[in-house]
Amino acid sequence: MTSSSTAAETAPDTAPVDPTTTAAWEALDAHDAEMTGSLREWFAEDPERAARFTHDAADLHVDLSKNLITPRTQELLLQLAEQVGLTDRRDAMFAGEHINTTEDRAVLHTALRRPAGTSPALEVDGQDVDADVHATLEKIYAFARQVRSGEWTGVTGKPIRTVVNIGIGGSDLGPVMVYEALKPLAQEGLEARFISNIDPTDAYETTADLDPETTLVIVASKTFTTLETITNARLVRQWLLQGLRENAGLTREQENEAVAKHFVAVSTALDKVEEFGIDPDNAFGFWNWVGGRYSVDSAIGTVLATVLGPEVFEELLAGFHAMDEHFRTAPAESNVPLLMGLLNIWNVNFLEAETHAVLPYSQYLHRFPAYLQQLTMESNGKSVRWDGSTVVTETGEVFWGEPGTNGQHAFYQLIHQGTRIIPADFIAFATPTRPLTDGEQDVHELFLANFFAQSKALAFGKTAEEVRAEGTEGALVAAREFSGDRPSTSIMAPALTPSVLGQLIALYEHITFVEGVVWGINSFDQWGVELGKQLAKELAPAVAGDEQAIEEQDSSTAELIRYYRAHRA
Ligand code: G6Q
Repeated sequence: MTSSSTAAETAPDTAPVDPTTTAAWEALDAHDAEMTGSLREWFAEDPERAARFTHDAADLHVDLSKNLITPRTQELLLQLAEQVGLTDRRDAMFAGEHINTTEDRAVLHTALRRPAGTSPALEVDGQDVDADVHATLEKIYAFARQVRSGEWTGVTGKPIRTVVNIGIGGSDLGPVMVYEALKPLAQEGLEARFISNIDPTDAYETTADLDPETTLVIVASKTFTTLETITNARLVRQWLLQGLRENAGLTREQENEAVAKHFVAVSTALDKVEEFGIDPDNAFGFWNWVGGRYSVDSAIGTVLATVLGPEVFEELLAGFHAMDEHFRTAPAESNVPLLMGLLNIWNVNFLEAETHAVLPYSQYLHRFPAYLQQLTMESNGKSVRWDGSTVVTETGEVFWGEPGTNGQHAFYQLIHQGTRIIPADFIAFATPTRPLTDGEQDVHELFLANFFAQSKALAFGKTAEEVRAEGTEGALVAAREFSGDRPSTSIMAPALTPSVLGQLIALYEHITFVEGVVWGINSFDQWGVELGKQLAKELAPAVAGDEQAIEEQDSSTAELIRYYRAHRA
């Protein structure tokens, strides 16, 4: 496909291909049944194995060779991709077709990072997408520069020191993760904080030591109706106004001005922003073709552009775009998101893996697994396909993880010696953000030695003979044996730069997409979160003590609410 096009106005009505009816699926089944050998053997037989299965995508260097695959597995998986029409679906996404069928929307997070001036311009459903994206970015950057230079002050004239982002789910996890990853790039004297949970302790703890005079709040909500976010925004508005009254003598008449100087919003619903009391001039918009969990590179990233700076945000977007281009144009045999997505299909649907660990060897990426949990599980945790029919295979593996080496001292035991197969992605960077030595020892090298050791141990294990050779005898031998053949992928990059982070995020976005297409599901809706939200609203009277409302509940819920009412101090 070309880099842009005018999209069809309607949802593509093609039914998903049932992957299990394809010739490739049948061949994969047979291949799985006949597969012999082990990673030890495959590496010994094929000196080219590492090179064969290692690919570069932008700045990412990705080694798939320690997975339970042979060249034949990859060949069949690529045939599967072809037979389910993956390329057409990918092109439909980039072109702005309404592949989000249940919401009849385009899926255009990739348009958020198209460089200015890309030709031809992307026009979708009558909207000049490129022009709107770049006009919004310019508005965000102008605001960010004002805050960073001190030109934008609080109502008492002091410059801003803390930017508090209030949002939840997609309006929180991305900004928190990126901020934590790139924190060393924050402007000196300017920090970001995040409030997401409706547990009032979150707002309390986050604001407890802040000075309202130097605090700016970004209320980030695509819909501007999310209970948690709007409640937290009200709590913080109350905290801010009270603090300004007590510390700076703010009068009632100055309250609107204070809100205007200390609150901005990010939303697709500018009318609701105004109702809340935020000046729509101080609001940054985005569009319904950006899903919440795909929105960190939209105006939802305003907190990042402000605290880390417009240049850092631009570099992050460039990284996303580099991976988009790779996914869009690289040949299938070396297309990393495609291969990693298909590998997940192999692990889930043929090797029966149920979970997938993500193990960054970078403390700065400590929120990356949490971010990926939403991206992958909200996207692919579905039981129906995009035409409403029931899925025909298992879908959506459970993603989880922690940074190494902490995880090594906690749950790696189960990955090494448990009964379950847990594919793992190891992520590491050649150059550390903070190089430190302990005497003569480069601590980053110690850290990376662990990174290299873990995937090696998982792949090749330790045989009984090797255990005995170390002097162990009898029953202890079995306990100290490692089976090996535990699949992992190693992702390396020169350093954790904004661009590399953008590439990593986009990589997982596209992996998620690939899996969704094979399973035939719409990875871009999230109806599963609705029922809980609806019930929470309905339960409010019972929680507040309405006896009749309590009696209408099932006995378990009623008893739990009674317990709450009896014990609430
Ligand atoms: C993400 C989901 C969800 C959403 C939050 C916040 O894809 O849609 O996590 O981001 O529910 O929604 P608002 O941004 O509308 O407040």
